[in-house]
Amino acid sequence: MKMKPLLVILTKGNLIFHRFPTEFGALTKNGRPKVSVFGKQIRGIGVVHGDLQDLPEKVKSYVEDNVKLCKPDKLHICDGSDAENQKLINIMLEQGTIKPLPKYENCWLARTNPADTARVESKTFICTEKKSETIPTPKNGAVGALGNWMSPNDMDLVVKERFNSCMTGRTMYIVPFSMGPIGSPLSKIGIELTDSPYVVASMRIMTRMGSKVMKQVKDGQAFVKCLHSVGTPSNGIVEDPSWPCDPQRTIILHKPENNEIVSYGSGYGGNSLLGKKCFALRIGSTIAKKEGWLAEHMLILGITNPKGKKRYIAAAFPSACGKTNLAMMTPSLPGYKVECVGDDIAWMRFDKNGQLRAINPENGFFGVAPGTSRSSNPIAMDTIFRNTIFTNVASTSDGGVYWEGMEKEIGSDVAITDWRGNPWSRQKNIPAAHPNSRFCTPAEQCPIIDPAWEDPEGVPISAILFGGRRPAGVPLVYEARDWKHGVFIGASMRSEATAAAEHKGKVIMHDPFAMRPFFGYNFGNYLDHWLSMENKSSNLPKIFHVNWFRKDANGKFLWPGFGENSRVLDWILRRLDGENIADETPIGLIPKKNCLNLKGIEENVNLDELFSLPRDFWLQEVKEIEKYFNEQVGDDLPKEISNQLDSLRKRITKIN
Ligand code: GTP
Ligand code: SPV
Ligand code: MN
Repeated sequence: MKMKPLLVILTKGNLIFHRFPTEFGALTKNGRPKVSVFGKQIRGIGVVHGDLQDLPEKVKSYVEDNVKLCKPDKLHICDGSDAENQKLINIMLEQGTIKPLPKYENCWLARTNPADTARVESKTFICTEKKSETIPTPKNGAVGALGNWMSPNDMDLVVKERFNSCMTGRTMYIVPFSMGPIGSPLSKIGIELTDSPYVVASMRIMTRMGSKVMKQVKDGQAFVKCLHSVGTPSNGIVEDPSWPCDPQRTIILHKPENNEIVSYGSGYGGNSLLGKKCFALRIGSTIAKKEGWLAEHMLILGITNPKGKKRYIAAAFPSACGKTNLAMMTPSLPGYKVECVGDDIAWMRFDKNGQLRAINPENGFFGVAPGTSRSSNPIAMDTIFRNTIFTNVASTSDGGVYWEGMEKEIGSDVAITDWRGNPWSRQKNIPAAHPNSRFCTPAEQCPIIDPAWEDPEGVPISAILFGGRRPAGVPLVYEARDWKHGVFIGASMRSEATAAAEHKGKVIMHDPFAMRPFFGYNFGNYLDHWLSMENKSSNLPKIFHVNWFRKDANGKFLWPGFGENSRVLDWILRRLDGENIADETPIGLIPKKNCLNLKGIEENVNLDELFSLPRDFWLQEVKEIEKYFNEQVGDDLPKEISNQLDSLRKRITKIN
């Protein structure tokens, strides 16, 4: 039965609730609306948690506008408390959104609608007056592949069409959150309005969420407006009430001019936890451009060498290409220690001494589950079995989880249910867990979380790594000749498509700076911004490119990866110390013979193949990059970047 709307009367600070059957615009006295939520005439509404009176004015009017639009039945102002979280869990249990995982402590399994399992890049837009503010103008008839643009007018139409009454029968949660430690000069605030308790519970893990943040808004801090609804299909039929969504009409919109995000139709990850890709990267990059800093798709790790010297490294790899794994790495090289600051996003700026400093704006890890195991990432395994929401992994008959890579970690007697809820056996030719299934877990639980991970000033960055999945031609590691060359390397990044978005197959895609799906503004201008950083410091971080994913003729990885990647970090740190252990090649500097420390490595590594630079491959690579820059970036490509390409081409032709 649907409840009649509740009427809220504000009298001297006390909320009084009445059942009231109609819209109550008619109830006026002396021509002024007497009865309302915030003083304007809107439908009666029940406040089930929190006190509307306490909301800062700006939040009030944002909420009010969207209550009018979305017409929720109830309002819940989130405080971030344990009691509140318990309420949300009970609601999700009741709705069938999650089920308990009794094998672990406070862990839950969510299964999404199978049509809602990843980010949808084709339905993600940046809304600006001029298209050229959002994406470079493609040339030669090419279709722009550096983001999608929509006009603010069309955005308004989309919002009206999708959001009108979209929360009827639901609760609107008001979620105040901070990206970055509360109070850090580098942090920013958001308010997400959502009708998904799963989103609220996940935001509580992924961000600093609750009353403390609302207090900051009250004290005058600006906030990014984030409106989210899982939606309802236009025929009004919710296929599966445990995971409502509207995949047909899913759309994710950003309006940098107003610091505003609007997301409709999906409950999944980067589509719905709006602090992450939408705020920290897309809107974040536009704020960063204005304010002179960098918002990047990068992990941050601290690494201490055997002599006890500690440095911090940031690394940009595309989605599902190894950031979480590197950020939590257990080094195989004796004497090294890695500590984790963040696994996905870095906000970085040069301080007054010219030192680049980074914070992790997030508070948790939303990590790829498949492939995570005791042998590949023991630190993640020690992190994720408490206080975690798993999404789209398989479950076991003893109340645990399972995914590809955990074969050795479950008893042979347990039965497995796949991510869709069907019985699964190893003989089946389909994966038990969705390839983009995830764990959502608090960062502070990570046993190697860096002592400075919440330092309001951020940690000093000594090196920046770019990398991707390159099965052929690209060596394990090479060093940029200088900053400009490093920016060119970032701009030229390519990688095999993964399950993190809707792309099919393993095609090699251009993914500059691992930011292709996340640029908040024109990539040409983004490159100018990166190039301009050179003037901010005489102590620039060194830039490197790494590739853990090169394969031999039989399709086998040439490099064991994971903890063995410490050998590459060792070479990088020694380069930072100025050691003479690098040889010039046409593409950059690579380790001199016998200078990559392979002592004690178990696998046979074919170094010649791992570092070979096939002439034909690189000629083709230069052609691809040139075509991409011409067609996709066109007139917005900084001259410096095309100069870099010309120099590379000249050097490549010298390969024999
Ligand atoms: P997002 O969260 O989507 O941004 O992904 P990510 O960049 O954090 O990737 P993650 O570390 O979760 O790794 C994705 C997949 O790559 C997992 O299945 C890992 O097991 C695998 N992987 C990570 N590092 C390595 C490596 O060094 N070698 C190989 N062969 N696979 C790796
Ligand atoms: C990515 O795809 O890069 C992720 C996961 O980190 S999501 O939050 O879905 O964007
Ligand atoms: Mn990511």
